[in-house]
Amino acid sequence: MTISRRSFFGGASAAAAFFLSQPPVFALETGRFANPLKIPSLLEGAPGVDGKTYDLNVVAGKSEFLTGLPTQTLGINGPYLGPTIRCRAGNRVTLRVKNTLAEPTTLHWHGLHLPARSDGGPHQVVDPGAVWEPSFEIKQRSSLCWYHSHLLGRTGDQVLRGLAGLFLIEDEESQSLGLPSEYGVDDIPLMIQDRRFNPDGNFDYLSSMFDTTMGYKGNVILVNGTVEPHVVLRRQRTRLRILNCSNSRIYTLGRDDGADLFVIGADGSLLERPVRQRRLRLGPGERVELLVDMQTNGAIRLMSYPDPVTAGAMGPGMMMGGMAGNTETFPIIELRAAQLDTTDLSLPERLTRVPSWTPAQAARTRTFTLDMAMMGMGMGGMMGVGRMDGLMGINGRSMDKSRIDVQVPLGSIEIWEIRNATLLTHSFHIHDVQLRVLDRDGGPPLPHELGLKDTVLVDPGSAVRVITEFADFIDPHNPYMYHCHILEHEDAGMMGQFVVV
Ligand SMILES: [Cu+2]
Repeated sequence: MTISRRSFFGGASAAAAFFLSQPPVFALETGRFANPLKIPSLLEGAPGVDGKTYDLNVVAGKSEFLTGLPTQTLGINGPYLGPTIRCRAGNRVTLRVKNTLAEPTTLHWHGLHLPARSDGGPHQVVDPGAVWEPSFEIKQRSSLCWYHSHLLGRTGDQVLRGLAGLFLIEDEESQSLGLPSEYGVDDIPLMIQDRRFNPDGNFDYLSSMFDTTMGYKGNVILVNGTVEPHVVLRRQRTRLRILNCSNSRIYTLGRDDGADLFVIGADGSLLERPVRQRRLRLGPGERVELLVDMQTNGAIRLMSYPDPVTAGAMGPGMMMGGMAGNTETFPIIELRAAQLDTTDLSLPERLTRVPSWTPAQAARTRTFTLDMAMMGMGMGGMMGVGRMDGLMGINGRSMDKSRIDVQVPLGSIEIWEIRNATLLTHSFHIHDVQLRVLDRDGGPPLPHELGLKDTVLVDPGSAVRVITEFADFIDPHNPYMYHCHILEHEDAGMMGQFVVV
């Protein structure tokens, strides 16, 4: 059953029918994409004695995603989501986080290389009314990072309600390449999320067991908090900076005209050179930078297509994958071109040099096996066995804030091998570092992974090896996290802690 945009916005009875019909329908498939894309405001920081200070007030608010039906939301400096923090490599930043909510929260700087006490993970709780003011130097290159709540056991709930924003790092090298870089004009951020709504307008969350086990899936797509968005482009070439900040959904991005995506950036850096991909899977927490060339008065849609891994899986994996719900085809946003400024579309063949490390440099390999109590069984051998204690975990243990799982010597280069003993795909994130993907089941990384990364998809039965260096910040007392970025899995315990000693 497909529901038109008109009936979706067409009054209470149509709305009630829509709510009764959920989930597996994408309500907006036949829509007109009438809403202009909201662009998060830029926060450049106030100059101070020591670098720049950014004021971030965590607030409760109301947002109108569905016409006439307000939703209670959370945001930073606004009712839903937060401003885009922009800073320069080498500068010092102070982030003044004030929690005006009636509940505790945290803000974690996802992708940032920084001291553990400044990380904003589950140990840096900001109580109601309190101010938390981490300060650190930006010791990494141009990239699209982000920030979000990381409250222990409640990350999914707080991110769902709106506690997320972008964290843009610029440097001289990236600005010398002639890439589109006018924020909101030819350098457009896209924060992609899926949501379900209750008849009262509020987000529907954890109302089904599937939310907890398979991960939350919504049936309405938001981009920067905009339902059914379009953006009017005025330059021939546009850079899209895409963040999957959905709780759980994996998007398989592609253009509806079948043309290739032109990929220039990964989570933590530009790629060495641009690559073309027809489809590109983006898991929760991952980012990708694309270039899109438009013709005057042209229009294309950025789509999500069925997840090839889920759709191609056989046996119980297909059943589980099907229930995980990454199987639909739907549009995300419409890109419309007006009269276009003609621009020089040449691009350097080489964008940057991406740091890397060889296995020979690694001091050791550590293995992290992702497991789930209900789904680990029946896949023995190298995949490990089912869990006995908690719902979800890593190496047989669920997250325990008082237990340090791993001690990494300062400056050591390590290979971390992530194995997936479950029947679902997971999105594995390591705090503090930017890593390189060494291999996937012995094969090469995917083309869009040929840059620095901090989050990687790991499919059922797969093993992904990553390599990185744990540099600069020693602290035996404050741990960093590593975890699944499917937020319901993280909240159910698929998370561990490491310290750098
Ligand atoms: Cu997971």
